[in-house]
Amino acid sequence: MDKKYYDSLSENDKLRLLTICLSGVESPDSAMGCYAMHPNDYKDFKPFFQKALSQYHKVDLSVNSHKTNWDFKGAKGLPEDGKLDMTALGLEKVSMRVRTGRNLQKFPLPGSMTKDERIKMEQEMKKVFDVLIADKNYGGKYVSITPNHPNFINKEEYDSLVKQHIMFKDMSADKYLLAAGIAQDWPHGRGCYYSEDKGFIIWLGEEDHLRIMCMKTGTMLNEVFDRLKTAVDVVEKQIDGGCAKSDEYGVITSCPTNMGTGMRASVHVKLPNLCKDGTEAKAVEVCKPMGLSVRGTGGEHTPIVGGVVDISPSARFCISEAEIVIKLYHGIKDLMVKEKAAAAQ
Ligand code: ADP
Ligand code: DAR
Repeated sequence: MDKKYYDSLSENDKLRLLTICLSGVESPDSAMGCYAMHPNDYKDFKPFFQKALSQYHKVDLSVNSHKTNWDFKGAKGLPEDGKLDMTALGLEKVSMRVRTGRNLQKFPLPGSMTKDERIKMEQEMKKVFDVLIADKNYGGKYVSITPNHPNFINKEEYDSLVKQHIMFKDMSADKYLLAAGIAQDWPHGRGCYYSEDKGFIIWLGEEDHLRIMCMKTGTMLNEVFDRLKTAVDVVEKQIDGGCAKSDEYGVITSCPTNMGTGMRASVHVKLPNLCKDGTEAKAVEVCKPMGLSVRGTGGEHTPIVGGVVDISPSARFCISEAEIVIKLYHGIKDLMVKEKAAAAQ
């Protein structure tokens, strides 16, 4: 925090910036420690966010800029046959998921929405879900945890969908999201759309207004990525006022850690040797220098169970969508070599 910059702000902007930083003040162990409250925050507080983005993502923004690209054509590291095939890495079927975040330009970001705005946004998204329901590629249903919503589901169905990794966990249990106001008014204005085959999912009202994702147990990473690419185009076209984007920074997200692509591409893999002590310590030690994050299969801040870990590239910003997925593929390849080597240790 640059005190001189802070002192240069108006009283109102000082309050805005302190609100942006509240989660980091309350949890000094934060990896980032701030969340944007409005799509324009990245512009209005550029000196602050430019530094936060540069330092966290380790990019020099005086020479780098974010470029969106979902096209594998010409992407470095793509296998000759264009297939990101897990069996070529000696793996059988694995659980694959690619997600991205989107925020509606016309609403404040989740950290500063009122309860009425959360409910209004859910109502507005109905017409988007109706288009998806009518589309043979994405047909499914929207379920809501907003009390009295026509598609309201009870706790039993909610818990079952969370267990299937379709619905998101109770946000009010996340201290960071609580401090940032993102978990405010839980569970009002929250729900999820999922396709009949449960391979296409949209979270509504989580850390970003929308988390759009494709998930599949299989061997071809391309399948989830390609399905997500077309789905995002279908959804974005239906959003009144468009999704929040910056010419400089790409997709605008609540957390600066997701800025640019808003994309996390993950695979659940078994690492019995690296996790033989029952923790992720060794896996993290090996993955960090490879630019890979390790999570429990229950998601962020969940423990490793049975040596199965969620592996994903840490990079989201100043890297393209296509490069992230290729990075995941090569990361898994290199990780499998280290997993084998750990057997001998
Ligand atoms: P996000 O990926 O959206 O940042 P989390 O890491 O918390 O959030 O994961 C959200 C949910 O998605 C969790 O239920 C997690 O188990 C599930 N998930 C993430 N990656 C995979 C995967 N590759 N296969 C199956 N489920 C996954
Ligand atoms: N509590 C935030 C989380 C950062 C990354 N995870 C997100 N955005 N879900 C921190 O600053 O640690």
